[in-house]
Amino acid sequence: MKEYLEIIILALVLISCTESKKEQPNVVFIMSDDHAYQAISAYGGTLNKTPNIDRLANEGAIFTRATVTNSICSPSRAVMLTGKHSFVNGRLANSGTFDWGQDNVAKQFKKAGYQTAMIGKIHMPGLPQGFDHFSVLEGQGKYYNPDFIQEGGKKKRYHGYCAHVIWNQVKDWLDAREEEKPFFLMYHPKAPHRTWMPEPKYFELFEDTEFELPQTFNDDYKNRPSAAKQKMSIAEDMDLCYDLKMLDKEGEIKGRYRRNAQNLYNRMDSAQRAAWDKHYEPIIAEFKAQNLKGEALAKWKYNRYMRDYLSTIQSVDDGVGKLLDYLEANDLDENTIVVYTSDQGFYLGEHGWFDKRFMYEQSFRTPLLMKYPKSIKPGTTIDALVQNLDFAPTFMDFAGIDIPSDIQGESFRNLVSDRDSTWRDFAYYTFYEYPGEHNVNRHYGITTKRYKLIHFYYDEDNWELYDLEKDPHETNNIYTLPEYKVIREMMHKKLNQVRTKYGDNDALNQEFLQKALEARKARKNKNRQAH
Ligand code: SGN
Ligand code: CA
Repeated sequence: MKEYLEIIILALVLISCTESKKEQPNVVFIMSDDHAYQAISAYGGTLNKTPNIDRLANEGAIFTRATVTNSICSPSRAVMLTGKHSFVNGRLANSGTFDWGQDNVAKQFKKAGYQTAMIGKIHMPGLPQGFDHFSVLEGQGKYYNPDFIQEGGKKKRYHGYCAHVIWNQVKDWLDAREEEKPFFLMYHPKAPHRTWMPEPKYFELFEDTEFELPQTFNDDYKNRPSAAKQKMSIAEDMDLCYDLKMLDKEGEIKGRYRRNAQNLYNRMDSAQRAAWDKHYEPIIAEFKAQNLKGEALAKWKYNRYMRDYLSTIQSVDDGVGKLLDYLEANDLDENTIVVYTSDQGFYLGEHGWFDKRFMYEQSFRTPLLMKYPKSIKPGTTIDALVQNLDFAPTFMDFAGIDIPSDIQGESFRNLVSDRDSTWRDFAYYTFYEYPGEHNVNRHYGITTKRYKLIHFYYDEDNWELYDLEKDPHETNNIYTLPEYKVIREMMHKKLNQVRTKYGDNDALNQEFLQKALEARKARKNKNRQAH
């Protein structure tokens, strides 16, 4: 009798294990590169239409105040992978090393019996760890005929446009996976990163649209010296040949990055070049004939930038549509969490800029949409201050994986399912890539739903305070105003508490600075020796 009982108990345990395995959701994490929330129609903007990304909002949740902890590519990706701030995971800037040996979200899923894959851009040195399969763009990746790094570090070139090449690999992996196991898939489009090279299908899409300049396009940066010294102005820093495709065959249009533009063009095959020329040559001819200067030139640049940038997003949106259709067609849509986000936001002419890096809203925030029919009601809007820091623990929570205690992010599972009202009321930010491209100084800061306090340091010591309710465009730095004394003190106190909580401080920043200076010196010496 006892033996029978044991067998029955064992059978029940086995059944419940397979049942709970079956219940474990699949996760598809789609993260594009530099996609501004302003360029997603579900966020209410009118610049473009993103019907497929919008499906995630209609069928699930849209986050209106999602932010990154460090608005630059590789560091943001490291935060997303580890659930730890940059000063803990060690990836401060796009340059330097990354320790793939540390724990990451894919390793946790793999350990829990998932099939794991990463396909697309990751922008990290070294070979990804934690994935059964990876095929990642070399460095930033190319729009046309991109190279991928695959298992064992092998490089493989794929012919075609990046969005298609990446989707085709995603589909092949999904087709070939073991059906009885759940999967964790990171699908990382390259677009809409600089230099915004569209696919021919969308060349004409925005050609008849005249885009209105954003309200702050001609910002004077009053009381914001750190903002004033950046080099990411559309009018001043955007290169005609490289960024705006005015690479005339006659070589008359000058640009600092003309050679880089030529290299991108040379990479295309003859059919790709023919289609490219057919579209851009008449635009180049018209541009030359107009001989624009000053404000008219700035406006023209903005419009060209927007047309190309938005066109590349259409291809990303198509990829999201293909993925959602695939899940439906294969009966996977009910049990799969689909997330769409970007590695950070981007300026679309606000403050006169392109690029990111600053803790101001457009680059601090990032799009975040999430669908999971089993626990997220269609049409949910979440305005809590979630961050990319929280992605890893959230996915683990949904999958029933124990969240390691050293993870700094928090699971927002309850926030999307039951509307947890105890979510933290702040978000913390750090940025280190300075001196560097676009000249945005090192800074850190804290935001609440209403106020934002930022400290720029290194070769400056500038504090900024914004009242986001009264000043959503962040053009009025109220840090020194006497009427904001109480708020200023309250925010400083909060900042100190938060830095202590996460383990960040000035001494650590000094240490990082020292290391950066030493690395720079070593690089210089190496270069000198090489010459
Ligand atoms: C490149 C771009 C920059 C961009 C950084 C970081 N220049 O260096 O404009 O800020 O990447 O972008 S480019 O001439 O190479 O296009 S990130 O998304 O990788 O962080
Ligand atoms: Ca990026």
